[in-house]
Amino acid sequence: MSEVAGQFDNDIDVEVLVIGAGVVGIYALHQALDAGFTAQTLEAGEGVGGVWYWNRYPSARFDSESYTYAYLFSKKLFDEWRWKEEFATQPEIESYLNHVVDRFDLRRHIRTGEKVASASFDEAGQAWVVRTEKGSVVRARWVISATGGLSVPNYPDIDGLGDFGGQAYHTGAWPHTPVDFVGKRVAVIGNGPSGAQLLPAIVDTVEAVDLYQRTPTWTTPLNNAPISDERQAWLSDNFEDIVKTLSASPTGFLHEPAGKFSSADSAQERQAFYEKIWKSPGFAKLTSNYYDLTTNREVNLEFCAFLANKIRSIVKDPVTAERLIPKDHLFGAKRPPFVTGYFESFNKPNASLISLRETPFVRVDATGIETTERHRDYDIIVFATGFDFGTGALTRMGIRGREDLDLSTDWEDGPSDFAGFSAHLLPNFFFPGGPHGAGGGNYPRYSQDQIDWITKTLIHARDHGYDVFEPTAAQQDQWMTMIETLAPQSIFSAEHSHYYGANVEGKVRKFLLNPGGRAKLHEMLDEMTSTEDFGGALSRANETAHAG
Ligand code: NA7
Repeated sequence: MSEVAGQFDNDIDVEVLVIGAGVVGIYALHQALDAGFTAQTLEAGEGVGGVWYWNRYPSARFDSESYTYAYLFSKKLFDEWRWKEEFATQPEIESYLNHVVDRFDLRRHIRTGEKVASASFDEAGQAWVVRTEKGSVVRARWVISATGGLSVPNYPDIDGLGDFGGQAYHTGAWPHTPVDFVGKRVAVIGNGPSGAQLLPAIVDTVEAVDLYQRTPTWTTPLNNAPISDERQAWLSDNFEDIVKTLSASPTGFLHEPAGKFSSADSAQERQAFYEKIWKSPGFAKLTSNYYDLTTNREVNLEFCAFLANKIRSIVKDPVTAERLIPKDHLFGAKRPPFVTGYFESFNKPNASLISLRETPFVRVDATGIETTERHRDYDIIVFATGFDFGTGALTRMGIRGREDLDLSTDWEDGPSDFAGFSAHLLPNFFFPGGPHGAGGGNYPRYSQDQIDWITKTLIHARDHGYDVFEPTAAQQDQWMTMIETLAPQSIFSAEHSHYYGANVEGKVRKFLLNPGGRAKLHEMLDEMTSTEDFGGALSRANETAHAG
């Protein structure tokens, strides 16, 4: 416990309460304990892993390279965990996260099956009072809500959804007992990364599968590969350099940049370059592409034309091929899926594509789905319809801050925050992985930055006798001005994407990423930490209580 925290210490159960035991929450707990704080985690699931606990649908996997997504705080951990593939599957990822929890003796600090129902700031006691649905109550000095940006499943608003008499599953809340697809008639709604991963995994098992597509995606091959002994040795030998690169990279990947603008190549050379890019792993299609891919519309259109021809060359039925080609956004404007065998699935006789743009939903009933074209019977409907991105978990957790701030109503017109993990009137409450947190790269690298900064702030507060961290209104305004000014320049500019909240019925359309990326994040955090009291964000509980 802090020696300088003052009169309120006796009232708390724990100094740091982490909510959520996913990738970010596990790291936050580890760092808090490592820094000598008393710490505890409440986790809604019956196990740890967060998205990698809930998204257990067939073929769920990373599309960031396994070792760049994993933790980097321990070389021993990095060396002793052998990832089987460049892009690991969900069971392997879940095992890894369990291994980390046991390896660092974190499990005794984690209470699973404890979904938080409310979190209120007790101004008199300067503590957070967190209650769970089971009735547990924890008083904590600091709360780190690592509840994830993609953790609340989004369901489409179709008439009669509840009437379906067959089996219905959301990819983000998949059952623990395996779903038997053998010989079943299946509808998959949604063709984002989850739907595009699932389709090839079940197409050979089911009797028939229809994929309901609203917006075509620029899906490209993942180009996965096993990790050989040589590759593993290289990773281990180059750990320090890898950490350096991943920490400095704006996107958090190891991919080699192209090193050139498109104008450096002739038309013929550009086609050869795009072939090379097509064969590159995962996000390298964005990060190793021409520098001006995302800034020069003509270059992007040329790459899109190359991709469209690839789709036409893979998909045998020309009508289906044309339906699968995006017409309304450039490559990268919407988060592209990187998947093995997606387009190839539509060549199987039992797989069909249904374009919701041409034939929208009419209703769901007991036996299946009706579109404006006709009714189709199903045994299973899979909702691969994404999540209430960025704000979903935080606005459902009953968070009440200072001056009776109710986060769910305060954020109705879009979230206001500082640095994507804190907010004015929410003293001592951090939400890494929340809105404006990630810049659109490899998530764990962004959230590692956030947790490292939060942990350093807690240590600094302890060492200098501060009890309260709360960004000032001016600091928050400055951050939000940066978000609003730079949002139009973000490559993820398609306004109908979940990065604008557009996939959730009735949600206000506001940009939910950090368009300034890691560079702006660090610049503004450095500005804050240039004074001992972080420009007024740090204060002492006694002062705050008296002032209040
Ligand atoms: P995404 O990427 O949000 O994709 C959801 C998909 O579901 C997408 O194709 C949506 O179409 C579709 N969708 C959503 N609502 C509807 C309705 N009402 N009707 C029809 N289709 C709908 O979620 P994923 O789970 O695939 O991936 C989430 C993240 O996981 C991803 O960002 C990566 O970080 C990994 P739309 O494009 O909105 O027209």
